[in-house]
Amino acid sequence: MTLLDHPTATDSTDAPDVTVHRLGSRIGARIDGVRLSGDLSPATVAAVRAALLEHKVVFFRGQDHLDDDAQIAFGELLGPLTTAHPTVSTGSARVLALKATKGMAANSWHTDVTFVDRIPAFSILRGVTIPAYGGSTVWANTATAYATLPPQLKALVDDLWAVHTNDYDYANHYTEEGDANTQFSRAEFASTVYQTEHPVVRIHPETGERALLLGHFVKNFVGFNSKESSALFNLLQERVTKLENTVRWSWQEGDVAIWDNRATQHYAVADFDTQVREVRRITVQGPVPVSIAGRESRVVQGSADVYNRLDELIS
Ligand SMILES: O=C(O)CCC(=O)C(=O)O
Ligand SMILES: [Fe+2]
Repeated sequence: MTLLDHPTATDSTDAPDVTVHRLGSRIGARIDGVRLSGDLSPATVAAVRAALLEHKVVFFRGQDHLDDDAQIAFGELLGPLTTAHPTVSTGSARVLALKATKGMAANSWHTDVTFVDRIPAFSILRGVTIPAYGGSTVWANTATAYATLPPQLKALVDDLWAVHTNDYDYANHYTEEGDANTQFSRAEFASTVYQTEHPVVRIHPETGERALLLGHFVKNFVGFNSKESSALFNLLQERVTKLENTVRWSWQEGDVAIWDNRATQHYAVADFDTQVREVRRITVQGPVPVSIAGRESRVVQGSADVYNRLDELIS
């Protein structure tokens, strides 16, 4: 299907009880009729995965029965999980707890963990404690962002590479007030420094789509100084984050959001004052990105083999 060729609001799937309700023309769908668990049928998993690949982020209401173990068991149906995070520990081997009055990643557009080579394929986020107001999350479609670029901009980015790092310029992204409310410090976040060169346009490994790979871990573009990088970054990010390219979700407790981390960026909105907000995330392993010309991302610093549990393959 082409970008604008979606005449119906509701798609039926091959799994009898699963319905997919579109939330916008470019991104987002709510899936009804699924009780997430590790026991889902292959047909249901296939329907969820197909909706995820098409709509980039999917939402489920009423999944209050899930605990960490059940979230993990469901996540493994989409692929092997990463560890919780390359540097941050919140007390679980697989689950990253984001409990805050202002989340660590709040108020900043990003794709998860792009500072390593094998960027997670999917992130699965469960709403555990949701404030009475505020605390929504916004996702943007980085495939449609690329597809709708003018040809001259496509020509510029098609062979452009960016350096991503977890030791980036935090001052541009976070306020001091925000830091005080996170569960982990900047020091812990950058306790091991990772740097990876990624293509700005990656070929999606499952859909074949071209998608922009940017977000707040970008430090600079290869061959550009920081001032030039900043101007170009802002130009491209503005394309990604145009409102018509996004979907916003107002959380309820028991909601689950799953996004294709190879075709999206997201932004947690810190507008909930000092109320408690807790969401818990697991991530499914993804492959090393590949450019249009077929070149793979290149590690500059830091091995994320443990994060991707490659160490467990070595006997
Ligand atoms: O708190 C949220 O809604 C999202 C936080 C985030 O960036 C993530 O879970 O990856
Ligand atoms: Fe995130």
